[in-house]
Amino acid sequence: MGVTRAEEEQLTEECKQLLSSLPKERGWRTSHLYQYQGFWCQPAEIQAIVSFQNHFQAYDNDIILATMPKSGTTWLKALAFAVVNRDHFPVDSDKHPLLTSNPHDLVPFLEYKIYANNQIPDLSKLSADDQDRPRLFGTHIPFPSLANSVKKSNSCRVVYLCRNPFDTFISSWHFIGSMSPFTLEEAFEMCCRGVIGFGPFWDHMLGYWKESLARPENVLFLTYEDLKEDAVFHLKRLAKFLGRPFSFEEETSGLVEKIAKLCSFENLKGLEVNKKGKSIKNFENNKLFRKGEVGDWVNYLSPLMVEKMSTIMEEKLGDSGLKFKVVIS
Ligand code: PAP
Repeated sequence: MGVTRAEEEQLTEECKQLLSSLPKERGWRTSHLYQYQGFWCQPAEIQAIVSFQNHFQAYDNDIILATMPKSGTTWLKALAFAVVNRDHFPVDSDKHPLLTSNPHDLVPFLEYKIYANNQIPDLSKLSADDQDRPRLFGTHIPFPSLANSVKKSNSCRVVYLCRNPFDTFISSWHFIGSMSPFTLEEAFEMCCRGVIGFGPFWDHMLGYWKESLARPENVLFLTYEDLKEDAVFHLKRLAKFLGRPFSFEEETSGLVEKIAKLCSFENLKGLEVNKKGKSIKNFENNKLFRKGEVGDWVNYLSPLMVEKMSTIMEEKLGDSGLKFKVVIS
């Protein structure tokens, strides 16, 4: 049996049946990961994803923030929330929600919050009919597995934040830490085979990358490294894509810089709300803010490991146009 007692207690019979038909591998956190629609997931995630696929109805102005785990989700949620709600919540107000709530509580995950625990919530109550305040959701689900109403919508917007696989792997490794039954080397080997939560990396990125090229009005592809280099420039791109470009007055008043500062690693990490409490099940908020750097992998991965992953990524990304520089800041 691939599912432990604790995991099993939360699963429906239908989900257990589905799991029994799926390929499985030893998991990083749960006893096993299962390959569902081509990507590796924990049992409870699969149950929630199926529920999302069956029940989620996108509204025209919905915004979905998509990432691989540990590639800057918390940051992207903070930035997008601050941008789309800036009329409602002035950025320099000392009552801004980001000062007292973790970004994951302001932008809920579809698979960990909204559809978790076998619930099918009534989402029509979320500010759907308010054109000025669109619904914001987060997800790690790959593009092809999003609910049809999202994929087919010509008006709801998806923002994908991609991070280089080396830093993403190291960040995951630290996040899961002592819960992992694997050594760093073993986990890395699995990752190279694609076996990491919501992996393979390359398929996840390529799904959103291709969609961003085919439907640039609906899917925006950002990278963690670019954001680190010039948050203000990419915040302007983000605001424009979300249909809320910064006005001349906003730009000259320094608003974009203020949003970048409000959402910066240093600012969020220092807030009381992010030092304690749990916004994601089983994880302290402070674990979401480790180093926030580009290139920390250099302290953990051997040159051979880097070469191996680089070769795999090059092969898999092929002539897609998507590339990673092996940068050390
Ligand atoms: P999640 O998938 O569990 O939501 P996610 O937010 O995607 O995690 O990734 C966490 C990483 O983003 C951490 O990287 P690190 O382990 O290399 O340090 C975290 O430090 C980083 N991070 C969190 N907030 C910010 C931010 N505001 N700016 C830059 N990096 C950030």
